[in-house]
Amino acid sequence: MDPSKPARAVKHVIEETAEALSPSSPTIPGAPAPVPPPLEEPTTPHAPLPPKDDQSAPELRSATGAELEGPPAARGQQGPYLTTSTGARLRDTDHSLKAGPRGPTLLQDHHLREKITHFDHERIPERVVHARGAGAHGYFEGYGTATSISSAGLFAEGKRTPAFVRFSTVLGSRGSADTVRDTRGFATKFYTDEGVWDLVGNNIPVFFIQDGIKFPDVIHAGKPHPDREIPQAQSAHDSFWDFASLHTEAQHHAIWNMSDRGIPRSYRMMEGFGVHTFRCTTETGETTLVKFHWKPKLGVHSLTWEEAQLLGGLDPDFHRRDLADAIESGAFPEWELGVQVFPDTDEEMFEGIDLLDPTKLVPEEVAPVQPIGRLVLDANPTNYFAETEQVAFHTGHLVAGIDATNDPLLQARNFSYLDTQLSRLGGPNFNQIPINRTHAPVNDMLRDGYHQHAVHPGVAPYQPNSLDGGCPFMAGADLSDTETRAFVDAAASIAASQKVRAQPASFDDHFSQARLFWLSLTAVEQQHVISSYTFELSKCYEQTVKERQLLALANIDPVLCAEVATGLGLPAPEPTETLTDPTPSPALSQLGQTWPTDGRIVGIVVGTDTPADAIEPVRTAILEAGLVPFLVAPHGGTVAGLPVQRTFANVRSVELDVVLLADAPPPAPDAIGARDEKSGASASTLLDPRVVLLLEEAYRHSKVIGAWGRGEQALAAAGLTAGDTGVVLDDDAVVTWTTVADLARSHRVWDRFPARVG
Ligand code: HDE
Repeated sequence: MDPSKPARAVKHVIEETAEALSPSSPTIPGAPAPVPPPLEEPTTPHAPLPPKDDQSAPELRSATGAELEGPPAARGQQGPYLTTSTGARLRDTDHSLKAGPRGPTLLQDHHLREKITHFDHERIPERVVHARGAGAHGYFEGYGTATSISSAGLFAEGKRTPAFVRFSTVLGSRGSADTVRDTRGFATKFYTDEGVWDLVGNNIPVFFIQDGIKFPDVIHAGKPHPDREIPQAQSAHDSFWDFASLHTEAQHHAIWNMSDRGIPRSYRMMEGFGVHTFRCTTETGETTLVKFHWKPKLGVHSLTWEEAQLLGGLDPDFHRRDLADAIESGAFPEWELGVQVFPDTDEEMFEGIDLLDPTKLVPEEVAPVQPIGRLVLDANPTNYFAETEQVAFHTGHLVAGIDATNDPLLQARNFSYLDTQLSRLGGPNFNQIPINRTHAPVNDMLRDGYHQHAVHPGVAPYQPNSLDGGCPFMAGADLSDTETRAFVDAAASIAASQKVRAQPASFDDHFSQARLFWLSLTAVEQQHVISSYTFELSKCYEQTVKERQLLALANIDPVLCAEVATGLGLPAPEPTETLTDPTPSPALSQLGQTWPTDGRIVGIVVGTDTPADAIEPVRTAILEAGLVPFLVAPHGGTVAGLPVQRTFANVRSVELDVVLLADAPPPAPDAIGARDEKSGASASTLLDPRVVLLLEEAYRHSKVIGAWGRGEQALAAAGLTAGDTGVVLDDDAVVTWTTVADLARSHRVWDRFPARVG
């Protein structure tokens, strides 16, 4: 091989291995390598394989924002041979340098020392909150509709701005499960022409506390108890409810957590909220108060609590996998960015709602969300650590046209996000890490520090100076000149005041909006809220904590309080505050519409000898509709020449959105009947017990089930019939699928189990 042409060698390997690809396998995402690996250990040197087609990396930029030329692989590894970190080629990395084959090992072994030392220091501190996350690359496209309220260039019509998003849970450690009941982070980095803008939001529009000074307290209460360090990644414990019942401002956020919003089906199916009110400014200096909203194209959907719990064990990476698989299979997640717009008055109130109180939302029916652009996530990161772990968001990363308000939570965040990166990323130069590099020219006077990547010329990093010719100069105040204009702090007026540790009286209302949320939910959603409060509080040991929280529930709603009290075996207390009578906001409910089903997983149960014509037409129709078909079979390999993605031994209903039955496979050789731990109570000798369990669970979780041909016998063996709600049977497989596909657009068969309350 000619080492000067490594690319040819790569191509050669790809062509060789491509032959081994089954024609249909590219449609099933998740394979680790860009091409299937050969059986034999590859020994012919060639350049590193390229990333997978779905993967991308941060744009090539210098540490100071300049565009760089180079192949996309320039950030990765180079050349065909193993080297040290300084590029010296190596011929053996398996044996340390010893005094004879039996040792001892020599201190002189620079390769051993470098390899072990680097390994010893591979870990960095995980985020103090939001440690568990998943990221993706994409772009934001402005609609032009926000140009009347903000001068920010990214809102211009048709303007495309590169973006990186990191979704997260809040409480769990970096290795914790994805599907726990928790708030989700939704943090977006926009690489705009005028600097980076970070919109660091959540999937819940309000927050636990009204003043940032309480943030360490609420997080200490939510994190595992400091003595035993349990429980992991959940609020179902005494200290969380102790805090929430003592700081009743937390009740509004907590009821969102207890609703289905706390257990999203997917990151792709979550709303996002900037939470705080921000201040937008125009080129002529006019200001407006806004709240930012992300609306998912696929609608807002959730898991059931049982699904979430099962997934915690069966697939703790469920949300991470879902996001990556969807992008890899071409079902690019998409959101619309919208704004609620309020006049910037001295009171900073709207319709009686204090816009600086982050525990309050403004109902969409009162202030409609107006679309201003869309976000598309179209590429997975190439390297988790380099991108998703090292990305550093900061509410203080603002661009001209968007500014902070005096929300006391936001004010503290503006300090915290900069501060936390110093210990997490090891120094003040974290914005020079590739994923954090701006796409705008950097000309700062920050110097030195750990891991400095920029090589600064000049002798006068101060201003004004004459030694560096006066550079850098102050930017212009002409806000209409996009080449020279500066970020201008909006000239918001501040009432003459005294220095006090206090908050406005309007912040004292802690229950009216929790009640608004409760009253806006449908009966089935309210039932879920009751169940989750009952579950969480039943996990508390201390009776007083439960009683105090019941008191808070009494101030939200008597039915909610009574139902939870019954579940806990405690008396329901009387409210201590006057219950308000808010107008429900239908926008707060998840139900009542139909949505696209792109990227949803459809399990097709087949037997060893199911004929191709009982599978292929539906499989093709599913793919054409943008969903992902999984063949679920008694064994791996292929059935009727089609690749099997799940076996009865490794499938579980919770990873499927829809279950289809193309056959009624009898117990496979590896099923141990009633003794099989997955068989469930109604193990059948007619149908594999794992399929029985699959159907029982899918039915219980209100999923659509469809059958054709011999699949009818499977329904019968599992005790289901075509008359059951959301169970579809037809002789024609494609007719079955068409009906199923339509039902799946409602996410679940909601009226399968009528709600008890409501
Ligand atoms: Fe955060 N938050 N936060 N937060 N937050 C962090 O920053 C903090 C708050 C949010 O994917 C930390 O880089 C304070 C509200 C997200 O990297 C830290 C307060 C909202 C993420 C921090 C809040 C958020 C964070 C931890 C109260 C929704 C993950 C590591 C004053 C609007 C970002 C880091 C990512 C992360 C502090 C409240 C969202 C410690 C002090 C409200 C999505 O700086």
